[in-house]
Amino acid sequence: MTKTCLLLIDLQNDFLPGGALAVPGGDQVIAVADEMMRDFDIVIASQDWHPSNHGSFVSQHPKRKVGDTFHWNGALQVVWPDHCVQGTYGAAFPPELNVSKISHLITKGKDPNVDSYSAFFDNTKFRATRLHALLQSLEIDAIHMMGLATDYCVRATVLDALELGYQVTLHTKGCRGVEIRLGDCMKAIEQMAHNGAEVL
Ligand code: VGL
Ligand code: ZN
Repeated sequence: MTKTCLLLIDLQNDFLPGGALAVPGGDQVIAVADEMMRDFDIVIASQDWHPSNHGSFVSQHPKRKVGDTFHWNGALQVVWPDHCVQGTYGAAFPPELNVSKISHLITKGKDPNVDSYSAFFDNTKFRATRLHALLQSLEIDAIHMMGLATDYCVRATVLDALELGYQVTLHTKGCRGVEIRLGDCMKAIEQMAHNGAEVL
């Protein structure tokens, strides 16, 4: 018997229209999450949870602008607007999200010196969050996923989950992307499907 959970990725005010790192249409997925949560006993939510001096923030780069890339920890890093600062309104769940259905929280991106798109590992794969251990302790082998943003945190979390051996179902109706370059979301979805995710 497979045991499943719903994993909600980064449904936070800063990723909704009006937020610091607004994802186009991000507000439209909150109702999708509320509806999907009814079908799951276990709902896990990740939160991007940065210190105010996080190294991905444009405020830390006087000579760079949002969307620039730079080499950081051996990988290409995008300069983001300051977003999802721990304890702020921008980092909180939107008021429309039925948080009473969320059974477990995973925060990520807390180390100022490395970014963490995936809810499993930081971008260097040096440190893990509690997520894999949590899923193992709950004996979960299949993850249904949705959230923000398709081309960053959703993509990274899906790829890590597949690599860790989980069965992954991606609900695209509950996903929206940043789409810095046109086609980024489609490319991300193709890659997730190619690596073994079931894409709905
Ligand atoms: C995200 C960029 C920076 C995301 C988080 O949740 O997709 N994207 N931090
Ligand atoms: Zn972030």
